[in-house]
Amino acid sequence: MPRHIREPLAVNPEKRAMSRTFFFDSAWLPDGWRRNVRVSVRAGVIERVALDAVPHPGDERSSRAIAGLPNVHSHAFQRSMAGLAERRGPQGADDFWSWREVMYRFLARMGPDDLEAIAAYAYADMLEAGFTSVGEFHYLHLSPEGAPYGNPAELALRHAAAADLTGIGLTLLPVFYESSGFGGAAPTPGQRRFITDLDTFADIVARVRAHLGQGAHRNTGIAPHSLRAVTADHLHTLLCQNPPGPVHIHAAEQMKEVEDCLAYCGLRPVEWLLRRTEVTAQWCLVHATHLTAEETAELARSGAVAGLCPLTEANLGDGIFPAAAYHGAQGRWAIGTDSHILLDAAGELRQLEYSQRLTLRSRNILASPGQHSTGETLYQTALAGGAQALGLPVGAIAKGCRADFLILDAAHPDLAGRGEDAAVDTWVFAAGRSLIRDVIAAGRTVVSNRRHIERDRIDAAFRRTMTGLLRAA
Ligand code: NGQ
Ligand code: ZN
Repeated sequence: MPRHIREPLAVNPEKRAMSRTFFFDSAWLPDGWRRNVRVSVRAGVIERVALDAVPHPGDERSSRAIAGLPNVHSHAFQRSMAGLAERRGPQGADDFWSWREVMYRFLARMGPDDLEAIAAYAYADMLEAGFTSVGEFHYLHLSPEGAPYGNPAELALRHAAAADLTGIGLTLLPVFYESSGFGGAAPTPGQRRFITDLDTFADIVARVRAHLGQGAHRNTGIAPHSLRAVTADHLHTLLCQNPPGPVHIHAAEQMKEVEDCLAYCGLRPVEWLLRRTEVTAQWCLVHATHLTAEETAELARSGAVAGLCPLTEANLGDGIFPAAAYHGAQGRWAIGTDSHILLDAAGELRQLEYSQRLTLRSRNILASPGQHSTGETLYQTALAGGAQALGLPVGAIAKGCRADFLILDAAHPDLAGRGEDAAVDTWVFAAGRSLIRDVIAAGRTVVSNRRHIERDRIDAAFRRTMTGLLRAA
């Protein structure tokens, strides 16, 4: 039992079974804004959506609602070092790889309670920021000494506990990690906590799957870390063993990875994946930053999701994803917050659009011509891609979906005099997360007036953990 109280209020089965009916003066549905929308929720799932309805007594009424955004790529523990790697190192040549060394030193001391406290803190912040489900790309399997825990899925399950406490939907993606570079190079000491063999990995996945079950709220997938960290043989074994479900992999985030891959096998990482495996709609290629025009078109055709993490990619100096070409080819994409340098669903979408504006020196690039606002197009695409990548019924206010709503603050001055047509653009480009007043996750109000309902105890546990970790540093 962790040292802070474990009482997962948010998924308490009795409360899940609770029925609630919401009445929204306007709600953003898959086909756009609709007025007078009455949404009945049972067991955390939307049972009915009535349009042009009238409110009934007992309905919970709010002005404007949009669907919560899925977050497809998280390493929750990295939230604890946000803002602590922003100084130039002694060599004066900071990059992704030197950041990674800092990150390895940081994670070296974290125990299970620390991890759970940090994950709960990250997930509460995600909910306040507009994310109502998360794909946890989890690779910390071993103890600080590099030994297995009694339950090899111990640390994975701490993320499930944090999801329970906060109410966020969870697709847990245990990571297979075996090498430090292409061709099975031995892992470095900093990577010792990540390493498993195939049997232990299968055991972790089976335990996670048994614990989470399947439904509208939780799912299990697999994550071969990257082509740097998994050999081709073992990647194929994993894919053969895996029952249908999400497959997430980091690919082509850094030019060094592309160059090393070319040197090793004559193909680029995404090219290799497209040629040597069957990349399908169950896949999420995380980052996929450095693509040729052919890779861009082929990835779009595959139906896989590109898991873009615009704020982290900017923070790490990764490069710019060819979003205009990919989006133009109907490529599917979703948003991940990866290192959680800053949690803001609107901010991620804005950063993605702005990266294109800055490179192409143009405006409103990821908008559908003549149809939607840029913010709405960005948001709709990220909702659909996010649901696909997590394999959860999320990302829409629609029957059968998890009841995940963001209630916008109708009294916010940034919305004064504006109709609902301007609401998403105002959120994405102008107001950011201050526009989200309440968040409903699986039918429960988990953020009320911008604050997670468990903030106090989550913050207290996080403070204890951080004070301990930084004192030991
Ligand atoms: C990760 N993060 O797995 O946390 C990685 C760094 C690596 C990002 N790629 C480690 N942003 O890729 O080797
Ligand atoms: Zn990552």
